[in-house]
Parts: sequence; structure tokens; C-alpha cells
Amino acid sequence: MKTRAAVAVGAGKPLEIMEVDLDGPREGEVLVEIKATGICHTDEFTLSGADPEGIFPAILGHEGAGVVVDVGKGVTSVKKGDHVIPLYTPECRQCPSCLSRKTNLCTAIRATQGQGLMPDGTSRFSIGKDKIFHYMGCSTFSNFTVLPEIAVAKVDPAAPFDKICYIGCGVTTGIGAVINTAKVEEGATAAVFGLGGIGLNVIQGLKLAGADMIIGVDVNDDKKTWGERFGMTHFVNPKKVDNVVTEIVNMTKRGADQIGGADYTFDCTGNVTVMRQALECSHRGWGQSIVIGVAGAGQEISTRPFQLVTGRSWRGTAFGGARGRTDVPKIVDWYMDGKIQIDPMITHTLKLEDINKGFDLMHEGKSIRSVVVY
Ligand code: NAD
Ligand code: AHE
Ligand code: ZN
Repeated sequence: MKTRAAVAVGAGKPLEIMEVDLDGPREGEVLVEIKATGICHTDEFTLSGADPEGIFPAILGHEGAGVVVDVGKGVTSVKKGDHVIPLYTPECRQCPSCLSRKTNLCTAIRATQGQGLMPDGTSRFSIGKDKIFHYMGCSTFSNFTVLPEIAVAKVDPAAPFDKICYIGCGVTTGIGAVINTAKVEEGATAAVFGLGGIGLNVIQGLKLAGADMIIGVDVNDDKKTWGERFGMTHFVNPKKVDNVVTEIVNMTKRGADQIGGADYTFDCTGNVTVMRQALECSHRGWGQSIVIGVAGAGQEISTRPFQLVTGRSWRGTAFGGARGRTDVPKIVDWYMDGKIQIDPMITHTLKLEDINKGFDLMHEGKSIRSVVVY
């Protein structure tokens, strides 16, 4: 079949809207009509050329929602008409990682996914004889896409596509980092670096978990009001203080010994200097710092080992530690029940033709989430 898609033709180049060829689903695969997709900073990261796994031409996008329109041989868990959210972290429930119960990082199809291919090592997308690569196993910047059955979560058909697409990455990543990865407890203190599409969901998750003090950190002062809307109690602009680490340590001093530091810190910027700051303002003895941000090729993190010797932990999380087929339908239900907010974070709704505007708005710090509706 033919489908309309925004194609990433090369690093740093605007996406090009094209009609592309799409082969139907093979064994264990499903064809999904994408109804809406968010634009995540990771799409921008890959488009910029900073992603070591970046490959062109490709159809980016990994934050979608849509309807199953066809299924390949042997598919049992979804059927035509089901509403689904594509999963860049699938859940096969059979690989050693899934069976370990220690991680959400299913390994069933990770190798081919990283090469922009379907599990059988081929691409379903092309223009004539020229192959176009998949992206993160999702390619939601195409109106129709093919996914392995294990990489879709079946969700409530009453849920609006243009909102729940955000659960395909940002919402789940932010809230999951708090609940699944850090396992934040009631009364905790926390600092969140970077109040964009991910950081605001970390704040929302901290509020849900019952954290007392939620410090938001952003170089953009406009993010103060945004953070406050979702439960942030304090704001720091690192450009306006001498030393952001000292500032947060001082703000969180408590107890007889007056040792400061947040119980939990989260990097939602992808900046390795910020990752170090987040670690170093976590509490001596028990502070946990969670890396969510994705850093470019060649970037490395560093700190004095003493920071770890004295009890801080540096950890990371992908897709908020969520097991997609199990957890994503529940998060959709939380949204439908009013337990979490999504609508106010979707600041812009665009047509596919205007998708590059979504990237511009992100660069300018003017959007939280832009969503493309097909
Ligand atoms: P975004 O562009 O919406 O937000 C980034 C925010 O960081 C902005 O508000 C910006 O002003 C702020 N910022 C930039 N430099 C800063 C600094 N030095 N100090 C403090 N704040 C700073 O991006 P997003 O969509 O929220 O994504 C955030 C990061 O998370 C990206 O690196 C993205 O690739 C990554 N990500 C990771 C996962 C995962 O599973 N680990 C999932 C989604 C996104
Ligand atoms: N391809 C990059 C890494 C990109 C990355 O870390 N991706 C996150 C999801 S970001 C979603 O917005 C992730 O899930 N990572 C785990 C995985 O298996 O990809 C690189 O550095 O090579
Ligand atoms: Zn993402």
C-alpha cells in the first residue's frame, strides 16, 4: 500500500513529506493506522545526527496512537479495530530480560530495531527500489506503519488518540521514572532538572507519589509556571545562582545534622554536565539520581568516585521502567479516570505537513508537546 509520511532524509535536514510504499504485515506483525503522534526530544536528537544509532533515510516518531487495520499470520493478542499504542520498548514476556522481572528492557527484537529493521531483518518501507528505515520500531511519523505484535499495547477505545499518544513516551517515561525506577516514597524531597515534556511528567509523578518538596530546575524562566501547574514547590534557574548544586543542597537542609541534598534527583535534559549536578545535589548516604536524558555520541558522564562512596546512586531509566503491554493500558486508564493530566501539556496540534514547525517550537522552548494529527 501507499502511505503518507514525514521522511528524515539526512542529519540536520528538515523532514520531507512523501508518499512511501509500505508492505503489509508478515507473521507476528500488525498494520496500524496512526491517528496521532507526539514529537519527543529524542526524535530531534536522532534527526540532529547526535544518535549513534541514527540512520537515514528513516521514518522517525515513536510516540503514537492508532488502530489495528490488519494482522499477519499467528497474531493472537490484538485484532482489527483494536486501539493501540506502539511500544519502542516491547514486552515479549519470554526473553530472559522479561522473565527476570528485574527490567523492562525486553531483548526479543532490540538488535534489528536498532538497525532500523523489522525482526526478520527487512524494512517494510520503501520508495520504489530504495529502502527507508524504521525508527525505534515505531515510525509513527507515517500515517500507516507495521509493528511486531509484541510492540503494541491494546488500550481503551474511548481514549482520545491526540492525547494518549503522549503515553507512548513522555508521560510513561516521566511518571514511570518516579514510580517504577526510583520508587519514590511519601514525604520525599526531589529535584527535577529540565522541565520539558519529560520533566513535567516527573513532577506529576512525584506529586502522585506524595513527595513533599519538588524542586524544578530549568534555564528557561517560563518553565516556573509550568512546573507549578503540576506540583512543583520550588524553582531554580541555574543561570541565576552561583552554583546550582550548593543552592539545592542548602534548600534541602533538614534534621539535626543539617546535611542537605534531595532524596531523589532526575536529569531530563540529556546534558552530561547537568547529569553530574543532579547526582551531586542528591543526599549523602542515600540519594538516588536517575538519568532520563539521552546524550549524544561521544558524550560521557563523570564525577568524583567519592560521591558514590558516600552513598549516592547513579541510575538510569528507559521508558520509565514500564512494561509496555502491561503498564501502558493502565496509564491510559489513569488518564481516563482523571488521575493524571495530559491535555494541558499538549501545547500545539499540527498537521503532518507542518511537522517541522513542531521541531522549531521545541528548539525555541515554546512548546511542551506538539502533536501531529493525521
Ligand atoms: P524538552 O526539549 O521538552 O525539554 C528539555 C528541557 O530542559 C527544556 O525545558 C530546557 O529548557 C531544559 N534545559 C536545557 N538545558 C538545561 C540546563 N542546562 N539546565 C536545566 N534545564 C535545561 O525535551 P523532553 O522531550 O522533555 O526530553 C528530555 C530528555 O529526555 C531528552 O534528552 C530526551 O531525549 C530524553 N528522553 C529519554 C527517555 C528515556 O526513556 N530515557 C524518554 C524520552 C525522552
Ligand atoms: N540510540 C541511542 C540511545 C537512545 C535512547 O537511550 N533511547 C531510550 C529511549 S528515548 C525515548 O525518547 C531507550 O529506550 N533506550 C534503551 C534502548 O534499548 O534503546 C544511543 O545512544 O545509541
Ligand atoms: Zn521519546
